[in-house]
Amino acid sequence: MRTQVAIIGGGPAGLLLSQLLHQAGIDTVVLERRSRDYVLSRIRAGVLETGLVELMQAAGVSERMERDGFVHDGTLIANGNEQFRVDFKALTGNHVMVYGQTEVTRDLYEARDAAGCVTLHDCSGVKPHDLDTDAPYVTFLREGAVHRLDCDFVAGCDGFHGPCRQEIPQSVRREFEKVYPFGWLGVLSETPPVDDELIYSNSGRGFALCSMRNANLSRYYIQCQLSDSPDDWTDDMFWDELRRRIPEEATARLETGPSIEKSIAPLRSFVCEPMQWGRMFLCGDAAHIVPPTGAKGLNTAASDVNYLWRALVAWYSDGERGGIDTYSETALARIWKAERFSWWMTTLLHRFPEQNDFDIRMQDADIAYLRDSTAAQTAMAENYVGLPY
Ligand code: FAS
Ligand code: PHB
Repeated sequence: MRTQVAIIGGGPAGLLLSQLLHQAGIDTVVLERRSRDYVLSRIRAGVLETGLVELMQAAGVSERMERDGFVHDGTLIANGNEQFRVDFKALTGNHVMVYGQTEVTRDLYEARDAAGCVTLHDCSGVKPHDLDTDAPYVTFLREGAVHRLDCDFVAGCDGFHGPCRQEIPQSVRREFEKVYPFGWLGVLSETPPVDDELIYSNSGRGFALCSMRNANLSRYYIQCQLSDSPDDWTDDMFWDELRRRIPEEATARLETGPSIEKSIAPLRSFVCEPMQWGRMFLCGDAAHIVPPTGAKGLNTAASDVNYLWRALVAWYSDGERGGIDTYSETALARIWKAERFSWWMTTLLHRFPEQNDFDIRMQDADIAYLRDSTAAQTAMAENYVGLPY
């Protein structure tokens, strides 16, 4: 087999890159370890920056998002029983789109089917070779046989646990990591959202987030112990704890129901430098991870894809190497700002085991400053809606 760009990983980064390159007449093959059903069963991000919305439009897959997505002009921040609103629209002229990552992935898969693009599921032992030559290739096992895919470039879109990052020699690779001493227990319920906008809540018992997918599908999270398992939490225990972490006015409106999905995500900040090696380019979680507090995971995958898509189109259309040669530097400049914002939001809104009374007063003062200062709210808003690509 031969293609122009071999894409390892059929999550949002790999699929979006493939679709954008297809629109530019560049051939790709996506190699995905899991089945499509498995990929589509994962409940993850819910907030899209405008940059990602525009990429979906450029990829020709925005129709359902524009119909079913919710434009949010602001968000609510709560501390104990007090809450205030940060008005993205008034402060930045911009907004975010609330539309689940699962739906983004579904839209991309359906577009690829319609275009007859090749996505190979159930691939195992995927391994890139000869990345430091002009003729890289990828080998993989599928349907009981070993296959070889020759290509011009390899896009490593294989997530945090994929093999591509490890192809960068250890002597070259630098990894930066911060692991947080808690996780997020998330619940999906077929109930109306508690508010029209998201509520990020800091409480004496820990963080909580009230989010949504549509008018009758809500997504809630509470900070939990890393040692917890979803089975430790009955639905009633979850709802009782959520009620104790959000303002009374929200609790009064909260409609509970059976969870249709319950999972725990650990929180970490992670960056791999560089994000390219020879003819391999890392995109998304393969290169970096953020705690979900700033809703940046999916959105930083999108900005990587934007830079790589434009670089590859320039290379194929007129042999221009600038984007290819500076991809890692360009992507990392924006990634580190998203890492900082995600770390800041996480530090502002979570309870840390080692916090003493003074630390908690500092957190209260930080939230009060955000409540009272237009400058502080503008800084938060411009990061939340997405810094320029
Ligand atoms: P993904 O991990 O989505 O996709 C990588 C793909 O590569 C997967 O389909 C995987 O099966 C495949 N793969 C892995 N190894 C392979 C191999 N060897 N061969 C072939 N394929 C291979 N972000 C937010 O903004 N908000 C959230 O609330 C949020 N919640 C999250 C909850 C969880 C449990 C996790 C893990 C992440 C969450 N994220 C959230 C971040 C998430 O949305 C990621 O940023 C997003 O999925 C990044 O997309 P990709 O880079 O495509 O990686
Ligand atoms: C979600 O809806 O899943 C969501 C929204 C905002 C976040 C994290 C997750 O910051």
